[in-house]
Amino acid sequence: MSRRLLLVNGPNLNLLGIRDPATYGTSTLADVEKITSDAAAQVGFDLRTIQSNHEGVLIDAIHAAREDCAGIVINPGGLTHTSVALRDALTGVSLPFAEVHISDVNAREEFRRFSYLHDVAAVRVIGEGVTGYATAVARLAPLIP
Ligand code: CA2
Repeated sequence: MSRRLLLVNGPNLNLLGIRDPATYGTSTLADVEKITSDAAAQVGFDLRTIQSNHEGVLIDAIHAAREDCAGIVINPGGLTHTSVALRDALTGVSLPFAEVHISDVNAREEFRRFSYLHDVAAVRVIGEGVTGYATAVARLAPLIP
């Protein structure tokens, strides 16, 4: 069994640390990838990362993870609330995955309360800021044989 995780960040998360610090904080995407990579290393995993603003690119990366990853940590961005296709990709590869949201989606607009992943994610971490990515790794790793 591979000791690698895939970190997926969806649309607009490349803007982390550049726009809207009141909602998402001041850490950048590079900081998020380092936090997640360090957390993965602590539990014996290495990390592949992808961020894309294109749904199909994310789906292709999830499909590829079937070959050599043991689990997925994903912040799907706005696709959380819209994408059956992303849900189908994640369930299709049969890898355990953690859904992460930096902000507290339950305390914002009504449309952010629904997630297409809510009932299929092995782990959900919501509203812990960017340290939520480390929490997600720590909670996901014990679920991987
Ligand atoms: O809280 C989260 O992590 C979200 O997944 C972020 C998504 C949002 O659509 C979800 O409802 C909650 C948005 C990602 C966009 O990130 C930005 C970061 C900085 C500036 C602008 C957008």
